[in-house]
Amino acid sequence: MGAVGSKQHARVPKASKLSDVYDDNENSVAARYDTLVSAFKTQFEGEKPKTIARSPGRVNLIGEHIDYEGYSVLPMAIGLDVIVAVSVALKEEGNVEEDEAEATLSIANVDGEKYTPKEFPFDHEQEVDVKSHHWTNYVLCGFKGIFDQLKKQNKLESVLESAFMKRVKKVMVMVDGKVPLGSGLSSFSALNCAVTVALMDAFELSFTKGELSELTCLSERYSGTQSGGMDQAISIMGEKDLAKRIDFNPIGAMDVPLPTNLTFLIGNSCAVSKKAESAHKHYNLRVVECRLAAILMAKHYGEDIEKAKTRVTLREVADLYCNKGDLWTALGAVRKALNEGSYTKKQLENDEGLGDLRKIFDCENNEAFNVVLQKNDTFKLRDRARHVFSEARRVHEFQKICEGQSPRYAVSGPIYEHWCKVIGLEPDVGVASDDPTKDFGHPMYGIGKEDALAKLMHLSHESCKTQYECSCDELDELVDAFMSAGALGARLTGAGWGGCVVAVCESDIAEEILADVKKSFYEKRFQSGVANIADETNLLFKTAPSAGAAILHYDDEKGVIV
Ligand code: NG1
Repeated sequence: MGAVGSKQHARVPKASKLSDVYDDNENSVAARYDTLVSAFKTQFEGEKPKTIARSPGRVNLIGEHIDYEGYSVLPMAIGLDVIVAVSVALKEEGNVEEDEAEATLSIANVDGEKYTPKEFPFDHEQEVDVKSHHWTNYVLCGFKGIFDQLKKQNKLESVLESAFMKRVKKVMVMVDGKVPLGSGLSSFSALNCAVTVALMDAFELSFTKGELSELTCLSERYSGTQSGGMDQAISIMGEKDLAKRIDFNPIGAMDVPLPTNLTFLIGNSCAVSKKAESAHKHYNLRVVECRLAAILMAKHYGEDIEKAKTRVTLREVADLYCNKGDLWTALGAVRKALNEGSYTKKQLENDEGLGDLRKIFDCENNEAFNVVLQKNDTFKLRDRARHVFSEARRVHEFQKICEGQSPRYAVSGPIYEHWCKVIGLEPDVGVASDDPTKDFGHPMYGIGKEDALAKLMHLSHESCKTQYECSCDELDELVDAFMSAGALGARLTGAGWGGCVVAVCESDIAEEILADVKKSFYEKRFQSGVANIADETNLLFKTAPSAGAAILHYDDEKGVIV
């Protein structure tokens, strides 16, 4: 890789002062760490934390549901984060009783009433109980991921045999999270990443940011969703003042400077997206639909059916057959290769010749896919593939415009240019469908870059809503509320089906927009009890690109070193 601005080979920084990481008032941040440490001491009977780490949530500016299809996405880390304190108690040498006792992993939360504590054996091979949906599942994911990474590096045995690991008696973990749950701001990935970084440091191990991004993406799959990798990568590799284009295979993060006259706003739709619980009909179903679309596209290009069945992502197929991955060519191919509407399981298995779908998705070993195939009989392929290819284009266009390219030149590609000539219109960066003529009602030629970025966000939301069907009434209402209040653009962010909206506006009217949206969207929800006014600042706020994961030094006398 080695792209300018890529930081995947670096290590997670050890912050020397809070202002390296936070923009907020340092006293209140320091007080939060003090609370974490005192909760730690109370829970673990006077023990002191050995390591403290933090990792942030994120907001995805554009590029939804395409990371698991191999396409780049464009998120930024936000100021809300998860902080974790860890300590490792070692067995006393020569103490026979302790030697024989089973080592444990003990997990607790500063808000212990809402997030109850749990103890697990110190065993990296234990399974995560995906049916229980307990918050500690994500801590277990992080814990297991570390050992998976060691295995991948052929270091597992030597680490397990080390004097340190052999003497582990109890690993203690205390968590405090500020990323709202189920909001599309990656609360669980922030938890997984913060825990992984803290445990890595406490176990005296050292992985690069790229390794951490990959291992946390894989380990989060133990929680039951087929995670794409964006959330973990930006949580680990985020930086102040920069959005990032995150690439996959191999992982990389490229700096994307955002226009300084724009402000990004986040609003929570107050519809909670229970990602793990609803994965079989939402997130994981989409992963399955995209894979089926990739297989039928490969078949359309004449691939032998057995070979086509090994295709996993739409990108893989587009790169092979669509003019080296040209997204316009891919969009054109979608119309020829895939039927409109839904396919039934029977149609796919018999008429399309795919045979037992359970075999393609290795259902014996993959419970997440097994449940998807058990609980669904229809699969929409054309709409999903259209969304993926058009969204991948929008990411590319968004980045180019941020880098200073005129909206006019951000778009390229032979089919696109052909259509422009045929219908005699200037290039339009905002084409959302696979039929360029349909979207030329709003040419973007001549508009400023702020409007072009906003329009891409708007088109992204439309595509999520109509093609990917991952929006919901509350998200659509909130998008409209931002637009009526004067935002330039707004869209759902994250997986959708609830969660948050990200909007963009001229910085000088940000406060007015927030006040307006509060009135039109939130006040009725405060009155009806759907939202709590005490949470106001976490429901609707301005955000700026923030720092990624960090390790912090805690001094028992002085607190977190500032
Ligand atoms: P959320 O659920 O918003 O954190 C999920 C995935 C991402 C990506 C987005 C959709 C996980 C951990 N995160 O984000 O990888 O696919 O949906 O763009 O599964």
